Amino acid sequence: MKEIHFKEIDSTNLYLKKHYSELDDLDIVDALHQSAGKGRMARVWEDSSGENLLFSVLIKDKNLFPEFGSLSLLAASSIMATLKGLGLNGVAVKWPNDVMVNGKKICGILLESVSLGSEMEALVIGIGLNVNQNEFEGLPNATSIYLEARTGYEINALRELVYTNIRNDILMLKMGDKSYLNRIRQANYLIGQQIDFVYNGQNVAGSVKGIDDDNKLIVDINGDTIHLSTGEVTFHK
Ligand code: BT5
Repeated sequence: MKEIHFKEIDSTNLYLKKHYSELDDLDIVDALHQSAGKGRMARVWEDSSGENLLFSVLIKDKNLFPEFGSLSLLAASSIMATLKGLGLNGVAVKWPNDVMVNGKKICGILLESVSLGSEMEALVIGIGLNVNQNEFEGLPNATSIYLEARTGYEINALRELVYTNIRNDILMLKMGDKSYLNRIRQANYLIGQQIDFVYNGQNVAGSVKGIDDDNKLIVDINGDTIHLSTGEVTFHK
């Protein structure tokens, strides 16, 4: 297993997407700062240099490619377990890719695939976990381990903890164990909440009932139940 470290890079996800052919399954790349950190749908992931965990895991095992839809919730569950292990309370997962602590976002996950023609070649799980940053200008909904626990953490040690948990959870998934879903269901931030989203091109509102076995969000719209895939979903505050 290779670990590649950068002081600064554009994006650790971008690095693995460019270099996957020279690397192996479960290799990781991390950086102290990203100059072009990415969120979903061209959004930006911000960081203050040297204070947060920013890393990406490469998946080249083709057996996992059909599990594309599972991996961001799986990673969220691994991170939730890590944070609980550090003693944090109020940890929850906001479907499909955020880890929240006491209602604020502490971690975002960006799952991407690399394809050559119609063949999938690799998956990349990108993780941004706020660790020691104590101010988030312009991000009132962001928090960090430091802000929640009032203790700083050594980033490299924390990366090893998170990575060990993710690797173990991936091994379990490969053996058909989907218990990450139960852990997510027990800490489903959106349960019972009203959400707005676009469905079949229409703006609709519904209330969240749960998460199904295919990682989809179960939503009730005026008595009709739908199962929502990852896509653009806008939430009420
Ligand atoms: C995400 O997107 O939450 C996925 C973030 C993934 C970041 C990692 S870092 C390592 C790897 N390399 C990359 O380039 N990316 C991955 P999304 O759900 O679209 O949320 C993005 C939104 O979160 C932004 O529009 C902001 O509102 C908010 N945000 C940005 N930076 C934040 C931060 N540090 N903490 C909390 N919220 C933040």
